[in-house]
Amino acid sequence: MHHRQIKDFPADFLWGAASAAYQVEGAWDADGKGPSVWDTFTKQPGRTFKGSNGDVAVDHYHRLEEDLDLMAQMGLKAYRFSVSWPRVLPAGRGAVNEAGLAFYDRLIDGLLARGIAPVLTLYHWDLPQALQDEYGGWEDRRIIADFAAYCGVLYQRFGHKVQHWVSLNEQNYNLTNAYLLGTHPPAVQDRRRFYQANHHAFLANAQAIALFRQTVPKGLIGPSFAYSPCYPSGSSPEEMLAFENAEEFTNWWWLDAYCLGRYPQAALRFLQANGEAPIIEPGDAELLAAGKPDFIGVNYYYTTTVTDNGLDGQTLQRINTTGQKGTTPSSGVPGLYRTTPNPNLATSNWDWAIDPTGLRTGLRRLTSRYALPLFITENGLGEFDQLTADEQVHDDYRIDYLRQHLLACQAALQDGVELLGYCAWSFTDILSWLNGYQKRYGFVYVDRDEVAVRSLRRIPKDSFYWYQGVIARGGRDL
Ligand code: BGP
Repeated sequence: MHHRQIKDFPADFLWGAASAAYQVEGAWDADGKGPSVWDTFTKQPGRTFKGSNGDVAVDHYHRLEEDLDLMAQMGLKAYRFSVSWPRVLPAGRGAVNEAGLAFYDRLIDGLLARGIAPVLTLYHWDLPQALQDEYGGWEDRRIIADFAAYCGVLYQRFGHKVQHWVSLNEQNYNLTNAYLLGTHPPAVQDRRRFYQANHHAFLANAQAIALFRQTVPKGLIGPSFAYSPCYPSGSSPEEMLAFENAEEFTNWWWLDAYCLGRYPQAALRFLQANGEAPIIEPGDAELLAAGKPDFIGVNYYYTTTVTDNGLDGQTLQRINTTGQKGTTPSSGVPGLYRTTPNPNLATSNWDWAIDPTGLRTGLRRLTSRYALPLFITENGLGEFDQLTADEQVHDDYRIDYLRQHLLACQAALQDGVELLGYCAWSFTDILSWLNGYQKRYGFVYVDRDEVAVRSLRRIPKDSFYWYQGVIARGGRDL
């Protein structure tokens, strides 16, 4: 579909940028914070790129005012950040750490004072280590009540100031890494445990939303999903069936549970036949039904192209964490699908397909299936950046990526998608969970690498000034 006229972005569109606590804050044990599973995991040898961790990260905790001023200079309308659960509840539940909450007071008040809407993510993977030790974290149903209690603390404290809330960030990506690939804590590889942990996360998400309805009646809440729309490699019936399998197992499994309160039928049957389906208890369906979101948070980076995969075929493989282009192997589930490169698409150095039209297609699919407002809570390009001798970063490749994806958003608006906002990933450079500091995403360069913390100086990149202009023009003339 080619449109002759293109719709403007809405006047109240949330032009934003995003981050996550563990990736920016540092101050990992300051002012009474308890350890998270990432504090522990990153210190085990061989887990992350060059042993990088978030002990200091980009020291946002201590450079809050400077970072807030940069956001104001850019003209951001929204800033998405996450709260560190163990900073607020060092043992995961029970005693509240007032000093931890005070940091988020300063952050939220600082944003509001600068006219920037806070978008608060309740959980971006930094589970309190105490709950992992006590009962295995997401593998135990006790997590449902503990997560709700933690959320309740934040609803009480910030419910009158924060309108937009994200419940769980990328449950699909995080738990796939944690329980299938063994690349996030607790580094398990077990399909049955994977589906059970996910089931508890769906229930925890629903419980948190149900509580939100009582405490923050005027707010909006939804999960952020790592959404990679699938393409079939070709149009043979086998390839089309593999495509349906991939959509059902990598997208609808999560989104149907969040938005419809049930699992997709064929996927559930497949798991039951393999003894991998989650144990569903009486009352679970009712809880899922009581915790439907107001919007779907969309974290979009790439599309995935799939083909058929025999019963003795390709298994799930780890992602590229080196930035050596072309080293990502095919990955899949035997009997269902496997990934294959898409010859029509260029890729980043980490082999992520660059596909703005895939974003438009994805937004339309979500709108058709769920009829909910959408909020792009992450989108961006991770690349090697070069700081020039005169302290500049000419990231024209990033400007091009973001521009194309914003044009795709505009086309989706024209298609009838309801889009609340767009948060680019990320505001400053940050710690990439498995890729250290070399895979940069920020509008603002930060002077550090995996080995040396260096000056941590903030240097706006070319993309910073470009996005400043986009926001000032309300997205006109992209
Ligand atoms: C998402 C996460 C972010 C961020 C981003 C980029 O999955 O929600 O926290 O890390 O991806 O990923 P990466 O740093 O691996 O390139």
